[in-house]
Amino acid sequence: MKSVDLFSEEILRELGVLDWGYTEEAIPASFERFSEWTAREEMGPLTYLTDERKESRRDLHLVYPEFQSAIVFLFSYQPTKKWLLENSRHEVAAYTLAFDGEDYHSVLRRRLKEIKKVLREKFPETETYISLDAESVLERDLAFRAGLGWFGKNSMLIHQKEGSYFLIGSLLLNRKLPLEIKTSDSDHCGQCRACVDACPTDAIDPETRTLHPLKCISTFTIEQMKMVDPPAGIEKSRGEVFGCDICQDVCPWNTKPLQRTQGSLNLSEKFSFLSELFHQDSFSELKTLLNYTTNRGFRKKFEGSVFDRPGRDGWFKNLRSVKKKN
Ligand code: B12
Ligand code: SF4
Ligand code: SF4
Repeated sequence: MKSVDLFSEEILRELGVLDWGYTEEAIPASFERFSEWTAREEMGPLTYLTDERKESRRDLHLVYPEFQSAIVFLFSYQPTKKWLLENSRHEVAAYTLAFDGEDYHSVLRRRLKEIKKVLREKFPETETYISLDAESVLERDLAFRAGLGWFGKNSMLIHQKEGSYFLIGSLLLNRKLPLEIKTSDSDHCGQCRACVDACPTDAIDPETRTLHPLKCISTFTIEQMKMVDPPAGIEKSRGEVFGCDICQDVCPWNTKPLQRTQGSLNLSEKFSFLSELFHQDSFSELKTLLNYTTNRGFRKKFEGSVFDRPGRDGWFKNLRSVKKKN
């Protein structure tokens, strides 16, 4: 079967899928690279990469014993990114607001279940296992094996036509499908160093194409739950208070996809307050919320979005780092 016949253009558009690919390769191309990276002992809060779950990343059979193949999907957040850039809004990373403001884990899980239904209409016996971010899977490597892109110097998986403003989600399958297997992409960064030079905290190691996680603003603002000091150089950022897109915003491979995209910010009623909350001029509403709400109340306000992850203390730390900038 030609891959193009499996999912209609219509359903892919409806589910925000930029591209998808198929692989039967259970072993990542870069587990050794990953292993060397975790051995650097600068993992900070990213302990979920170094504990017993580390070894499971070696082979997809350790995550899903019935594994025979995988279909990998790239879910777009290009419209939100375009809207934020057009409005010079850089306080939060674009993926955070892209799915109606809802946590992408829930939204993409629902979308992957929809895809599973379509798949089972054509291949009724197929069992699936959803891999979406939290599983012990090297997802960029899986997308690489499915022919969807290469590893940029900023360590993002970059697709030649669609750039890197997308999230990766996959269905691991208990059978092989008669689908075309694309060859893995090769490097298209060439001599470019735009991301390395633009990173305010010097977090990118271009030789290994990995990050120094403790220097990365994304680690600091999303993963650090406690009052710790920010990475040196954060004062050169654009005021990022949750996540960071700087090394993607300067990547030339993201220019054309955004030119083709219509900018939009769509938040559900529950999360409509988010668009006004993050204003780097003062962050006054956010400060009020932090000062006058209990930890529980704070979490309740953000429940269902990605913003409750660092907790109230983590947010105080984020705001303090932005204040230092001004
Ligand atoms: C931990 C984590 C982080 C950490 C560490 C990120 C990092 N670069 O290592 C922090 C908190 C910093 C982070 C930040 C972000 N993250 Co994150 N993160 C993850 C997570 C959970 C694990 C990643 C991991 O294992 N890192 C360890 C490194 C060593 O592995 P790696 O990133 O896969 O890198 C591989 C390549 O570098 C490769 N490689 C490099 N060169 C070469 C050359 C060859 C020839 C080969 C074969 C391989 C190779 O080897 C590495 C090992 O496989 C994944 C989800 C998942 N389960 O995979 C999401 C994920 C990587 N994150 C994602 C996103 C969107 C982000 C942010 C953009 C969010 C934001 N705006 O703040 C930033 C981007 C920062 C950046 N430049 O990477 C997406 C990436 C989508 C994409 N297009 O690549 C993922 C896949 C989540 C998802 N389900 O979509 N993240
Ligand atoms: S996400 Fe930001 S801090 Fe992290 S490597 Fe990219 S530019 Fe640097
Ligand atoms: S900015 Fe340049 S070096 Fe960095 S990932 Fe993009 S193309 Fe590669």
